Amino acid sequence: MKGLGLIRRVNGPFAAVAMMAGIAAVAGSYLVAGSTPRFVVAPVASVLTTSMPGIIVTFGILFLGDIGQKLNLGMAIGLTILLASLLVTAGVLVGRRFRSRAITGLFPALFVWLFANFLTGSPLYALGAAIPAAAVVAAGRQWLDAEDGHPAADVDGGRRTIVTGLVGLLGLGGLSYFLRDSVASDASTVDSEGSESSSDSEFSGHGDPHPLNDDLKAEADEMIAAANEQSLDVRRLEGLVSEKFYEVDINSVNPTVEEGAWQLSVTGAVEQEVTVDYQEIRMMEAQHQFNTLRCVGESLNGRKMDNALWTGVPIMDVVDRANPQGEYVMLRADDGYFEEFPMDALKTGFLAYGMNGFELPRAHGFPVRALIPGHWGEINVKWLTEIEILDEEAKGYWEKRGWHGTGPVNTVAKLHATNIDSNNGVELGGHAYAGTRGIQKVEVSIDGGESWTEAELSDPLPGEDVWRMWAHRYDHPGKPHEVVVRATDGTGTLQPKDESRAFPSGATGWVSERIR
Ligand SMILES: Nc1nc2c(c(=O)[nH]1)N[C@H]1C(S)=C(S)[C@@H](COP(=O)(O)O)O[C@H]1N2
Ligand SMILES: [Mo]
Repeated sequence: MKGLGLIRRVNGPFAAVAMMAGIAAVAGSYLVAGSTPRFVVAPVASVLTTSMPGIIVTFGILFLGDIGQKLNLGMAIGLTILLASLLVTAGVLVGRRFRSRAITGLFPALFVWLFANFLTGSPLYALGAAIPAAAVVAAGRQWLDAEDGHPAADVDGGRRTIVTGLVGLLGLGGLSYFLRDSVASDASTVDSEGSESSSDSEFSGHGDPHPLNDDLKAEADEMIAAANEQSLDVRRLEGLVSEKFYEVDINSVNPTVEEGAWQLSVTGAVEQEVTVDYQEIRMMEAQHQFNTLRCVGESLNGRKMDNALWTGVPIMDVVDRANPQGEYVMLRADDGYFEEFPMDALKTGFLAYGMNGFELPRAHGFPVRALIPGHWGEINVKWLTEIEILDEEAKGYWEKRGWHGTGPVNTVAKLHATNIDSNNGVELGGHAYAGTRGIQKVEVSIDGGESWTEAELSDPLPGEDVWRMWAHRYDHPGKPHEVVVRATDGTGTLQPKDESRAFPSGATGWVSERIR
């Protein structure tokens, strides 16, 4: 059979060239698109994430943390390269029937372009994958042209082919890098029709968010300055406003949502559906509030707890227009994420478009995210697109995977600074958080929990759901000793001593550390 004969021609060197073309396609796509949904791997990674069985995702989060996401991304890259290589192979085999070299090169490029276009929905960006793949095919033609399963060239020629291929790959990488700039400016002209382009900066690599307008920026700066003033001065401890805010989400590549195309709908058990766009939200009277977030998946003394000043509007100013009738609500997002919780919690919710005086960074949910006071981080849905009112309870993304992360949060006092100076003075410090219950006091023991002393506490920041800082200084007793920290929340309830790990309802216990 003729078809079988063709397939038999896919020998080792052929496969190597096809594989290189696949790598070139993925690399080229990355060069033009960067870490955006127009990178061919992004949709593949997101399919992997959403189709992965819950138990694997849970395992990944529990034991691998961020590495789980990197593994996922690695798998997606491998899979995309494989698919692209197969399409190159198919392209060469189809093109060969035309017995013309030009056409041989055309089909692999066409197939890869169609593939990239299908994945990213962008004909222009798909060129970033197709052109480098075509270049590798052209450079490796000798090997692909082989008859009867043998390469047309000798071994040296083969090596030369591989070297040419690599050089070509690099050259085209460089070319697509230049291409990226022109493509990026192209894209921003297109974007500015509907909106100011915020993705613009991301294509050129630096994702600095834009400041809010002058008035809002000034108000925010003033509040942040006051908060910094209020922060306890402990060496190697962040203040009350986090400098680097943690980031947790299900995406290997975050969604790019255009503010001009963004809409938020209130649906489900409502009298009438309501939809607002970004302009409307920005026209409403802005408020600023501090709000601390903590991820249910972090360890007891982990670092996935941070505080920022958020700018936006009360969520009910939008939701009330729909006249909601249900007891529960499901928030849905552009990345396919969804979380459910009681309607009561929504009443104090906030729609944030600003963070520390700037528009939300893409990683934190641009253009608009939800903030739901007192609840675990996972409920604070980023890239928010839909508020669905429900009559009955339903499970959120993480609850389907075994977590109980709706909240309210557990009380915690962290120990993130232990400084010993040359005079044997010890300085301890950290942040304490109990959601909307607030923090009443933090106590420190330096004898393993036998006796307790009240720590210094920062004045509360304006806001219903904000952490406080604590500090404690004492003279080193001259022998190793065990420091233990515990908080009491605003209702007078002591942080539970019983230890449990993060899965499924958040870590509990008292943080302790041995000091020598
Ligand atoms: N759309 C969307 N929103 C999301 C998530 C997500 O994966 N997708 N992750 C949640 C989780 S688990 C946490 S802890 C917080 C973290 O917010 P941050 O990344 O701004 O710190 O976002 C929540 N909102
Ligand atoms: Mo989280």
